[in-house]
Amino acid sequence: MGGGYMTKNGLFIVFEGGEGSGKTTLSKWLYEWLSNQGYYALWTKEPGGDQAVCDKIRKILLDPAHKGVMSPRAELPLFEADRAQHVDSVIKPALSEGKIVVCDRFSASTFAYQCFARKVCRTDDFDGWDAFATNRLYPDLTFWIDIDPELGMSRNAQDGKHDRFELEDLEFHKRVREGFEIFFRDYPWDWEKLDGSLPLEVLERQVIEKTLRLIP
Ligand code: Z5A
Repeated sequence: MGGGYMTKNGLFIVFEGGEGSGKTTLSKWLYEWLSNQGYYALWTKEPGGDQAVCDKIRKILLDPAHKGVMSPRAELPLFEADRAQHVDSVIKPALSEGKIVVCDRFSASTFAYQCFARKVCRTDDFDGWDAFATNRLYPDLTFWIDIDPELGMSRNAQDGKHDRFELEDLEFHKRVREGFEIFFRDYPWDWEKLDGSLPLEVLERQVIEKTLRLIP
């Protein structure tokens, strides 16, 4: 590969937040900005980060027909299986090539949605499952895009399509927000909280500024 920049050991940057917070928009924007600057970067997401296995797990997890049918306890192992596959087949190989991996959702989502909002697992269950799935791979930086769930839900209501999580009510999404607060308070990961209600151009500048501090 010629013509671009690799980092020495790769960089792992994650975007987290509630529904409609703007994670996908901002993470894709960062990936494109890095690529335009000449960095070898990769954009990926959870659930559904590879075609062979994760895509299939994603379909099971998000299928609206599974609302009220899928056992809440089945969700946690499925999200963690998706993560284990994603780490092994996509994230780790890209990092070992020196790429900057930009990922839409990772472990904090499981804590916020499954442990905290669904209340299906205790923190020590999450710790065990997640450490197994990630093989203790931690992000170098996580952007936590915080948003009032009413605003986030109103942004996503506009396309008329709803996956199983988007069918949950406002109370659920408020618990998710609280779950993120507790995760970032209690886990010693490097993170930056951004206000998802700000205009995109402002958020883009904040993301670039923080990201550039990490790039040698
Ligand atoms: N989930 C889980 O339960 N446990 C886990 O461990 C993991 C996931 C990994 C995946 O859904 C679902 O799985 C997710 C949590 C659960 N469900 N929920 N809710 P997904 O992958 O299909 O989607 P998502 O990750 O939830 O993303 P999203 O809700 O679709 O939206 P978003 O990525 O946060 O936002 P966006 O698509 O970038 O923006 C939404 C709209 O707002 C769009 O029209 C933008 O142009 C607009 N937007 C974005 N930012 C702004 C600003 N700043 N101003 C104005 N307008 C904006």
